[in-house]
Amino acid sequence: MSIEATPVGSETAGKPKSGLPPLPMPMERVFDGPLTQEMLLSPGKFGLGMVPDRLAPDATTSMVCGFCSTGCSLNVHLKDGQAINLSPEVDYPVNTGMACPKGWEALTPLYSEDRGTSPLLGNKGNNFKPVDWATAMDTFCERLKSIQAEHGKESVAFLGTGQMPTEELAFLGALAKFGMGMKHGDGNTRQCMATAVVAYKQSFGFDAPPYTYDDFEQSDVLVFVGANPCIAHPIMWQRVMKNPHLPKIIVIDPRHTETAASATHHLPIAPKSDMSLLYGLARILIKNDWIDRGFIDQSVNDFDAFAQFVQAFTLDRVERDSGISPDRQQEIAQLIHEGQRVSFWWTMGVNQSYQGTRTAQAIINLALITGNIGRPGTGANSITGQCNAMGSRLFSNTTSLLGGHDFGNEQHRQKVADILQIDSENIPTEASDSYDQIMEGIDEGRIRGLWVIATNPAHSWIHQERGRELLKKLDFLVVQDMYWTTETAQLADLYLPAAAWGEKEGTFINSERRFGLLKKVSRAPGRALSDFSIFQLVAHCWGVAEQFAAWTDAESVLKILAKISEGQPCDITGIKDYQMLDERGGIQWPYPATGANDDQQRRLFEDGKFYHSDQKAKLIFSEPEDMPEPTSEAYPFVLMTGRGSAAQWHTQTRTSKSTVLSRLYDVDPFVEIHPDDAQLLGLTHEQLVTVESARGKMTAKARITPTVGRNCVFMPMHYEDVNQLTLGHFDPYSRQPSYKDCAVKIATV
Ligand SMILES: Nc1nc2c(c(=O)[nH]1)N[C@H]1C(S)=C(S)[C@@H](COP(=O)(O)OP(=O)(O)OC[C@H]3O[C@@H](n4cnc5c(=O)[nH]c(N)nc54)[C@H](O)[C@@H]3O)O[C@H]1N2
Ligand SMILES: Nc1nc2c(c(=O)[nH]1)N[C@H]1C(S)=C(S)[C@@H](COP(=O)(O)OP(=O)(O)OC[C@H]3O[C@@H](n4cnc5c(=O)[nH]c(N)nc54)[C@H](O)[C@@H]3O)O[C@H]1N2
Ligand code: SF4
Ligand SMILES: [Mo]
Repeated sequence: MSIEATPVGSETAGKPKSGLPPLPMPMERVFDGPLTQEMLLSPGKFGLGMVPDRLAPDATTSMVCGFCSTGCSLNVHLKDGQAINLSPEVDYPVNTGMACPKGWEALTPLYSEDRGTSPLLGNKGNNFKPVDWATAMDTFCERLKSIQAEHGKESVAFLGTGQMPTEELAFLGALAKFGMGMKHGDGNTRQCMATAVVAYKQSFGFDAPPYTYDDFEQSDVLVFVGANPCIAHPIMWQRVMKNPHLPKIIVIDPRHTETAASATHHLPIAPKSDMSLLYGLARILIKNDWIDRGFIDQSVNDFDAFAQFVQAFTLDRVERDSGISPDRQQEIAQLIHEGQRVSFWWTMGVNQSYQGTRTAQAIINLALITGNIGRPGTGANSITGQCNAMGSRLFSNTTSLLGGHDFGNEQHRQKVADILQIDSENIPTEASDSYDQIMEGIDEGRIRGLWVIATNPAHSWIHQERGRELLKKLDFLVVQDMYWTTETAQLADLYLPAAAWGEKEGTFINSERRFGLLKKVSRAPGRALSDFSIFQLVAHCWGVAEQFAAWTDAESVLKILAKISEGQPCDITGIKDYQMLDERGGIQWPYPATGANDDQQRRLFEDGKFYHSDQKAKLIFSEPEDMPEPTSEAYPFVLMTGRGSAAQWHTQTRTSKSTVLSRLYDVDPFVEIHPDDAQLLGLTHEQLVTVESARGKMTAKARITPTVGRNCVFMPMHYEDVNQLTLGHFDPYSRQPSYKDCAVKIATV
């Protein structure tokens, strides 16, 4: 890739040919050249990070963190209008004065040399030239409209994120689908939460994680399945550590993770054998009548069929499948039985699986048959990943129509159309294709233009070589990111520079359904604009600005979304404005205008009523399946991938900018391998090896450790090459990629 060294000074001062209004870009454009070292050191002097309108120059203000879904509140301290430092907020119900290393370092990624300060026009990442917004918008509209004219409106799609505020997600989804005529748009939440969404919808009737973080402290038995909160959700884990009930902590994970090391019980199961184990536990509980018959009769369907089904999961079979001994199975079932308040938690070890939905439901089933739901310290609880994965699930207009509505339901379409004052004909009658279907659509020529916002698929998508090939095949790729250097931006034809967390307003919804506020404490560099402003520009240039006339700023959009949410399980009509969120320490949904209780910690299903029409939950189950790519003589190890350290975030566009954080992890890729396997291969610790699958090959340092079992290896996802190895396979119900199982071989270099 190359970027021309010419300064960005040649912008036409007159009226751009698109008739672009003088908003909001000239207001925000505070300097014209690329960032220099001097600017980085004293950004205030150059007008970067100037005082945001709502704050005094020396204010301290609190806002939620922009990394993980915990949603900690951070105090940002301004001096002379410049955000100079931050510290965790003590009086916030989520983090109560704590933050993990990423939170402490959250301002650093804003001041980085590779921030995009101008739109760039290029050719598949080559010959990028800085251009003004008018040219960028003209090109955007001309190219995408001509693709639509030639190949149909559906030939242009978008890929969004769980890392933008709810208001921006909703704007993108509404603009793309109701304004620009797109049908297909998905997001990185497909890589992450789609399984939990489908599992909840099928089991409970709505995508509704029932818990509140207080449950971490109220349980006497906590079961973590495929979750490593010590690394991925450190402040949630701190809440577990504050539990005063000396809880039993059971961790089900093939690896002896940091979390497993702190648990009272670790079950090192064979990869992808969770369903067998969980059904086996259900069988023991039912056989001993360690179940809540009253709750089942009142609130649960299909119990008899489930009881019959789990008969096959005998102690012996479960031991064969999972490697967990009969005694250990009995012990765990007994602990669940004896617990007064048992909570079940799961994350990517469950969701990212070719049988993720049914695995998640096997967990939900245990909570349902033991009546561990709707009471303090209980629940079948999916922990989300990104800061606004929950916002994306409900308001991104991708898999469900705004506010958890259904694209296929005429009344829902009419309701949304009426509130938005648009023609209901503008609303597609089906949900979008899923991420993988959009990618395959490129190969089939169905998708020819793609707009990628706040996600980095060229690194994070499964089976990377194929993914990149497809992105290169597009007629036109637009990438909108805070950095112009991401692996995906390097493939773009047009790059749009985006403001980041801290440079704009909005709300994130955390794992416990809490809306938290995000504030503008710094000004985006150069010509970078908030995603919200970019969507406004697109609406204008596309010719649909009138349709979005009421979408003037983020707060006005939250009010529109509140109206749309009326009567839904996620009703937030009681949230009046941002000030209310600020004063209350965030607000969990539901929060209807009338009848909401004002407790700071609220959980769902306290009345034993679920969202299906008969108000009962469903027990859903099916036969476990074999791993699609089993190990073989040629590829004898199962490769698991996941989070490597509390200091690394995904594709590392942000966390790699911090020297403090980069001291907390290994900057070079490594592969964890069991000492016995290492011995067989004749490896020494830290020796360079190749890791190879049927799809690709990379080098890494061998880290010899008993934290992985025999015939299994683990690599963090943060290193660019890791997804060269992964196998493109998906859960059939959620279409979530199965990132944690493929066969590899290890060899010395
Ligand atoms: N520091 C940091 N924190 C993060 C993130 C980050 O990038 N960095 N990302 C955030 C996001 S978006 C997400 S989604 C979350 C993810 O949070 P987690 O899901 O907790 O993290 P992972 O490491 O992906 O996977 C969890 C565990 O699943 C295990 N596992 C693999 N296969 C199986 C299996 O078959 N069965 C079982 N039971 N377990 C299995 C792995 O060994 C791993 O320890 O983290 C969030 N927090
Ligand atoms: N092998 C393997 N692969 C995985 C996983 C795994 O466990 N194993 N986990 C998967 C999961 S759970 C997830 S969530 C995905 C994450 O995958 P990605 O979403 O691709 O990862 P990020 O690095 O978070 O990418 C976010 C991008 O948004 C940009 N950005 C940040 N803030 C803003 C903003 O406000 N506006 C704009 N426009 N851009 C912004 C960042 O610079 C970055 O380029 O990875 C998935 N991939
Ligand atoms: S735990 Fe998550 S939300 Fe809290 S400070 Fe760390 S990254 Fe931010
Ligand atoms: Mo995620």
